[in-house]
Amino acid sequence: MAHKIILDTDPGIDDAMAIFFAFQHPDIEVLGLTTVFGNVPVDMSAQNALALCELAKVDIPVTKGVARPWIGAESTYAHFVHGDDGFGNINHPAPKGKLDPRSAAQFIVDTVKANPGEVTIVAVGPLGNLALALRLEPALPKLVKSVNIMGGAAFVPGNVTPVAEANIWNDAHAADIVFSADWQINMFGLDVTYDLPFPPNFVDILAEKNAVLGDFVQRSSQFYMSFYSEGKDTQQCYFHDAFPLAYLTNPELFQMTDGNMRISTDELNKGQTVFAPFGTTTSSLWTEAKSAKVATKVDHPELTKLFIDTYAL
Ligand SMILES: [Ca+2]
Repeated sequence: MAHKIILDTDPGIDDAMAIFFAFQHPDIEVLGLTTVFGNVPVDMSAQNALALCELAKVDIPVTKGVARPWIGAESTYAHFVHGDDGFGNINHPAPKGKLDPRSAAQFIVDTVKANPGEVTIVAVGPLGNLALALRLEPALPKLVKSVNIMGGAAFVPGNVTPVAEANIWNDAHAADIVFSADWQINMFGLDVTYDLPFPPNFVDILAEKNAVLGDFVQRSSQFYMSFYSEGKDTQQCYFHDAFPLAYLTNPELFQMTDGNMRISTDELNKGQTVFAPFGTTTSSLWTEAKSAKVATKVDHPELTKLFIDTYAL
């Protein structure tokens, strides 16, 4: 049976690559896209998500979610990574369709209640929509199958500050709420997503295998690759957001470490995912914290093959 998912996203170039992977994979059923501020403002994020659905000819609800962090000022965005349009400045046409009128959080609650125990929430942006859904429906954790998150950095440096990864840093208080809820969290952070770049010709192969979706990823990724390749000898590319989706269909590619997780919300360490593998601390600040599974190793060649094979379907 296909994995039913809600994909919470802020497209975003690696988001686009991940969304198309989910659409292409026969064992993943995307029930809807929920959008959040992050790489770009939420209005752009929502319109971009609609545009990706239209390009892929996938007719599912797309909802708009939270526009700013749980606490504090409006975020700064990552246009320097994803371009002014979130798609690497490729002038992709605006979508024709309409958003589902519900908020992202309400859509998550409604959809999970309609499919109790069956839905995995795959979150590849800041976590405000999930935090808000938990406030709307406190029983949500009992009804969700699991939550697969792209975010955090357990044993490696951050990418926004020395300790924080962008998605968690962007809404640390929301992340704290989400990681403190009583559900199964599988975290795919920089430990695996930033471990190895994809080969420079990876996006060319995607385009060769899939003339519409692969082509879009290839064109939109040029700006993104320039960002990641600055000061490097070869083109570098990372597709962070597809990792938690690959875990759904191919968990054997990942080594997961079990432990207790806390999210820092203080100014200096904002967004740090402070992880204690089981048995490594006696501090009740961690032993009494909620547990999470953290991806600490991935079979990169097999993962690369999985993405290429799935785009080729
Ligand atoms: Ca993202």
